[in-house]
Amino acid sequence: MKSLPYFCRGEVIRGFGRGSKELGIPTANFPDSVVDHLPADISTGIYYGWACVGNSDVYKMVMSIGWNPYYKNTKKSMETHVIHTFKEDFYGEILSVVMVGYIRPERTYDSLEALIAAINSDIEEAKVKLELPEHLKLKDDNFFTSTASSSSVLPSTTASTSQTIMNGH
Ligand code: ADP
Ligand code: RBF
Ligand code: MG
Repeated sequence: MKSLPYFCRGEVIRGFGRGSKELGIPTANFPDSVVDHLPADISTGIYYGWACVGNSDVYKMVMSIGWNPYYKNTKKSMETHVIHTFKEDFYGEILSVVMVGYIRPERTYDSLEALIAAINSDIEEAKVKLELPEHLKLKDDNFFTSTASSSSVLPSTTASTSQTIMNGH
């Protein structure tokens, strides 16, 4: 995928309210503006990378992009599970992510337990892969320390220009 690593940020919005949190796997959902900006070669599926909330530390993350076939969603979503335990919810905050690698396509499962097991195995894979030096260096990228990540969302024109620069394509 030529667009990886792919940098983006956006406000955390309310998702499907299905209580993925109760399953132990909360996912911070991006708004349509971020989903609609994805380059064409970023296919639906499961990705891993780095994430920070506001100006927090940078943590490992896994992300699901697509229609959640297990739930047969009609709306494409882009949801990030940050591999860190937060004290509080962070709806309305700016989530910054860099997607560095692809794990697998989305699929449906015979049971909720099987879906949860698959997600937990994605998390384990992400933890290991992100220790590779080529991925570790992205954790320290200026993208996560620039003032933009701690301020409000950029106006759309500025955001799309800086996204082009960030992703270098
Ligand atoms: P929703 O359907 O609104 O996305 P979820 O059950 O998926 O609800 O929970 C997501 C919310 O949980 C996030 O928007 C965020 O505020 C909070 N949250 C707490 N810890 C995490 C985490 N480690 N990763 C992602 N979101 C988290
Ligand atoms: N949903 C699916 O329907 N199929 C999947 O294969 C799938 N894989 C996921 C992998 C990860 C790492 C994450 C964080 C989510 C995944 N989901 C998948 C999305 C899950 O169904 C969704 O987060 C909840 O439905 C809450 O919106
Ligand atoms: Mg969610």
